[in-house]
Amino acid sequence: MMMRPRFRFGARARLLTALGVFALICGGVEPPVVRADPAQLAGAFGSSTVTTERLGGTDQYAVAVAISQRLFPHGGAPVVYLAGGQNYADALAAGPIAAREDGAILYTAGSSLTAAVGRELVRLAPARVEVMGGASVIADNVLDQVATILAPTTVVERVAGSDACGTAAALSARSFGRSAASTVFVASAQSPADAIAAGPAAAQLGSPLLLVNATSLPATTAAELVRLEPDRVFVVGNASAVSDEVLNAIELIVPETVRVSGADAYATAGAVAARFLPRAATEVAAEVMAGALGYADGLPAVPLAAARQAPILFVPANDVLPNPTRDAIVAARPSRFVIAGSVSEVVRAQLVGFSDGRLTVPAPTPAYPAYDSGYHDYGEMVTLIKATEIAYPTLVHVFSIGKSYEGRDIWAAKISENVSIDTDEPGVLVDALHHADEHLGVEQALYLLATLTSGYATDPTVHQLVDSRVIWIVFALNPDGWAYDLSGGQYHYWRKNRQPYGGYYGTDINRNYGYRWACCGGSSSRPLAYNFHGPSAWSTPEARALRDFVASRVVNGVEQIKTHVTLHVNGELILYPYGYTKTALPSDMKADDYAVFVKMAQTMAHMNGYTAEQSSHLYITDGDEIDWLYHQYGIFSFTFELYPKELGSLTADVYPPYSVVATQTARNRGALLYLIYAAGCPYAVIGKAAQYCSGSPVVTPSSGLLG
Ligand code: 3K0
Ligand code: ZN
Repeated sequence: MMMRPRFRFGARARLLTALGVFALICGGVEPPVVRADPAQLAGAFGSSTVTTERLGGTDQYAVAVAISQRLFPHGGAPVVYLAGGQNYADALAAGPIAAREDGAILYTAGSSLTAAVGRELVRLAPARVEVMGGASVIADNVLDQVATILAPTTVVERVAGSDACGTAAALSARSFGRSAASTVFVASAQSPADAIAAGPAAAQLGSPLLLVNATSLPATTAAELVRLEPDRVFVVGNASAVSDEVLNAIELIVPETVRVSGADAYATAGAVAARFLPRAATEVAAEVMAGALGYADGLPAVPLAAARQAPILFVPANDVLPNPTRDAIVAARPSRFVIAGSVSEVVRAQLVGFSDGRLTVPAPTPAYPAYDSGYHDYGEMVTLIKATEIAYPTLVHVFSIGKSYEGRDIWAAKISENVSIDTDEPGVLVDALHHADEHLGVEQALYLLATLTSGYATDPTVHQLVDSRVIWIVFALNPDGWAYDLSGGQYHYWRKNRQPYGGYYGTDINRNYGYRWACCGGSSSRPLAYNFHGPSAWSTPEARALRDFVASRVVNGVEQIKTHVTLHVNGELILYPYGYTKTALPSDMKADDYAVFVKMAQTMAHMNGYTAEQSSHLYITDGDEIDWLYHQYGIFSFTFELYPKELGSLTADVYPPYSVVATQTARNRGALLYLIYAAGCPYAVIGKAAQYCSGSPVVTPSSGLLG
């Protein structure tokens, strides 16, 4: 049965509206949502105060079904609003109306009803199905299919205007009598996130949501505003979402027109939350991905959020919460999150951590220029590694190995199974950012942390290595130089730390280590020089922090760290000691060690396509880290010079664009896992495990690990 739009006000709809207002005034009234399975809500990531509940699915269709099942665990929805899964602008206005009518929102493909959605409709057995939009959005045969699978008494009808704005106006006209709404919300049909964020606020105030275009007020919307005669209008969205001209045009109809907005969709959602739902105990977080459809998971969440009097905030597809979302959470400190769609574990940990106080807003640090904003700055890095610790508490422990010259923490993570227990498992050290402008190294270190944690449950090789090794990652040894390099919103090609000496700033930390310091022309005694070695070995607090950390891993006279890589940029090289001399096998290196270095470097180079060579082959370096680590402790220590190969352009060489980061960090996965594997007995790689490692736990390599 298919009918034209009808204008009906059922007694049930009026009653629910009244109940909604009652709940708002009285506060504390349990919203009409059943309790979740306690197992789902059990303290997320060990939080005693904050829980998360995920209503996920592989796509927006499945997410909508999951939300519907959460809202109506026993079926029996009075009404279902059906939105086009590929084009849901026509359904945006249905959010607050579905909430008002205690209904659900489901998605359908435009041309036919999928089996899963059909099953959910049958389970809900609604008295009414409202199909949002014209036949170009949802074809007539979908209405026929819906009518076929539901009871004959079901009203299946279409609500449609000539476009999304017209559909919103038609829905408003159907749902609200003349002057029935004192407040109206307006958002842009082209900014679905704003319209979705407006949904719970509109539901809270019993308001319709109308749509406009970014730069024009459609006649249908204007006419509906005239008909409704509201006291005030809230325009949700910034001036690029709804232009000032459109706002002014609305103001001519409704003088009290107020914009609620932020710099972007995240901030607008935060502004809506702060203004209309500031004391919510629950927040609904919906994922935002690139492209408008990424917001789709939020629309079916509107009735759920409204039932909890909760705002909807957006989270990104990447791994760090946008500042406006973070700030909205810190302001509200909700005790419960409902997550619509898929959200990574580290993002979920940030939702929880910022709410229960285990994460705090980092002090402002210089940020990357907008074109490279995907790179993690110092504050984002700290948030991410601490969130990873919250997400994987048995695998990750985050700590500082000391302070930089200017007093910043030099953050590190220990990764091992049962991380709180100090075992004698072979150790591996990975560090990054000796040189302040070699940003890709930090991303590589973060990539390794993500690989070892997110892969632990799913990847047998990662699982085996984390179970049998202790991996230490120092993410940024030179935070002061890093901050300086990013200062003022542009890159400064700054390499050294920021310790003043002789009237100039900065020592090259990778020339400040204590073996053969300043011996051989591989550094400069001039404080102005890019490779100034400092006034004495260990004059930099950063090199001392690294030194003292490595010394702290000596147990019963034996250094536990067996292999090491320091991450630099650039050249696509794998370098091994010594740097101070061109001699391949000087008297301070054992022949077997040399063989191990060569074999390991060549194996890793085979895996990542880099070139393996002795450090001094690039140029002589003295007082560098790998020479000291090998000489002092016999650690098989390497320098990775990351992407790209030498191009001869300083910008392209040192500052590869963010677009290459995912590929160029993933490229080193195998080599880094091999380095971790080899720590079990480095001499095994030259077939001398029996001679050097008898009694040591030589872990069998996983298939594929040896390249
Ligand atoms: O081990 C090494 O040879 C280090 C090479 C490193 C350096 O400290 O000079 N190259 S970089 O400065 O271009 N990253
Ligand atoms: Zn470097």
